[in-house]
Amino acid sequence: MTDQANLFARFLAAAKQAGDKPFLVEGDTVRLSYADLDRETARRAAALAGLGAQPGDRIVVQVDKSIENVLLYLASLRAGLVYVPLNTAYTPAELDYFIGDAEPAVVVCDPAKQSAIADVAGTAKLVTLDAEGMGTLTDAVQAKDTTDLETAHRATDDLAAICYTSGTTGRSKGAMLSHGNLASNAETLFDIWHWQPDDVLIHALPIYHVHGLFVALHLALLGGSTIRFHQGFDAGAVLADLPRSSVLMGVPTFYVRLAAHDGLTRDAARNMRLFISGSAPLLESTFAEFEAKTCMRMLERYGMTEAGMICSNPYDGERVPGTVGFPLPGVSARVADESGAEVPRGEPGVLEIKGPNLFQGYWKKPDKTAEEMRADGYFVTGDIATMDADGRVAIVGRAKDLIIAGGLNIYPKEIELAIDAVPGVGESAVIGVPHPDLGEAVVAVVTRIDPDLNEAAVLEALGDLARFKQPRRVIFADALPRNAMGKVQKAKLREAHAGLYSSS
Ligand code: MCA
Ligand code: AMP
Repeated sequence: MTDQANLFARFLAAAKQAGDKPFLVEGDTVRLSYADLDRETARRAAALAGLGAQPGDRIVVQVDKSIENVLLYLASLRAGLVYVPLNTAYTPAELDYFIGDAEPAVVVCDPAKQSAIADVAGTAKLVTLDAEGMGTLTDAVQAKDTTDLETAHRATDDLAAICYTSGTTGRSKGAMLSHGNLASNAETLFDIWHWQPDDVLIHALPIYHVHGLFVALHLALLGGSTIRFHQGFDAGAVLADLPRSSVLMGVPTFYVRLAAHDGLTRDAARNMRLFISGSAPLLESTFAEFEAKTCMRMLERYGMTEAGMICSNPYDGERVPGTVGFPLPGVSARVADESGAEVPRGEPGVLEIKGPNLFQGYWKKPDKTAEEMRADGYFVTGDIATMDADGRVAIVGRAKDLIIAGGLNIYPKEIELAIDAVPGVGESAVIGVPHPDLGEAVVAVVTRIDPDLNEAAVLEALGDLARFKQPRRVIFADALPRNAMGKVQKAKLREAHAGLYSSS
């Protein structure tokens, strides 16, 4: 077994080194120690095999964040399964698509959703897991007492996960991430962020996206480090954990809320080594406010589902607000024009990247993969960036029509299609407007055929969309502004409604 590339094998080796050190801690309670990791993941991997899942099979998971959920992810890796995490906000109608596309052997859902999901689970084995870690999956695990189970053998390019990411035109696409992709990214970050085995990470992100599932969990696991585990983000609870922690990873909304809290002081952050922000643009004002209160400069990094982390401000060098720092070691990045030719330094263009972190393509969609790849292997991110003479990157806009609210991506096209189907609607344009808490808020500008149609009726008709995607406001207009080509001018709409949530 010399070429074992299963990421879990690395975690297991680190766990053996860590001995009986706490792995997952909630409040004052150690919920799992590194000494337990081998046995507990072995039992769950054996239970998954007992459900008929074979290496290479997909396992679709839509459950609340819990210790059991972490173990389920690790057991899936151990068993050689391809882990497919789904946002808990997705509705059964949305799940229907994901399950149909992923063709999983096993689906794990909350018991409360079991009957709705049974209708769309197809031939997959459906098991349940609740927020307390109970359900039919746990029953199956309790029947297993395997202490000795070999980690499934995986090659570097074998898939570890498929993470769905929405598209600007069609349905969501599953980004295929291999064991090699995930391992290389984790090892690079471990290195450049000077990860220490005695780091204590506050984990308050969801574990259905790259940030919380891979970046946060993997670094702690590689280091055999302790995680202070939070089921969700609550500023007071995170502040209470700060004095006994050293690293926090969060989306900008975390930092906006922390900065607004009286409890954020230099003293509260005295043991913190690193505040990392990513997934959405961090406002320079948030960076400054945080520095004024803690005397610490946050570290902003940039990434995407298809490539994990791509750029990071330096650990030792200057952390410049409004920039995302430099491409990670091993990652090549260029700022290019529409033809893929590099633009002069300092000028904006689309960021293109290549490296060992870059995904294996979109699941069952080679044409979509090809659309976003250059002939020389660079991936077109759809983010507009500048790169200065030293290679420092700033994300200055988006070529893709995308809204990011509280670190969650929302593709306007999907919402527009749903609104256009509402009786009485003429047409719609969905935009993101500045929001002090979420960064951007979803707003729909709608023309109506039925003059009696009102905001509440439109919103009520959008129940099949996850709540976070639903517009916070519906604004009626006589017509949508269009350019000479007939394309809706969203920039004009964004400008017109920019003040909707600003206090000034
Ligand atoms: C919750 N709501 C939202 C969002 N979250 N609406 C818009 N955008 C959101 N992000 C809605 C709920 O449906 C609810 O609506 C109301 O807001 C309050 O819900 P609640 O659960 O109380 O909200 P919260 O707990 O305060 O959550 C906000 C949050 C959370 C902490 C910002 O969304 C979060 O943890 N976001 C992180 C997402 C993330 O991990 N992104 C990384 C993606 P109502 O009351 O009307 O029912 S990975 C990525 O982007 C790349 C790879 C990268 O670079 O990292
Ligand atoms: P996702 O599809 O969830 O992986 O989201 C990836 C997108 O989030 C990127 O393409 C960027 O548009 C955005 N993003 C991530 N990190 C940053 C950042 N630090 N600054 C600006 N945008 C970011």
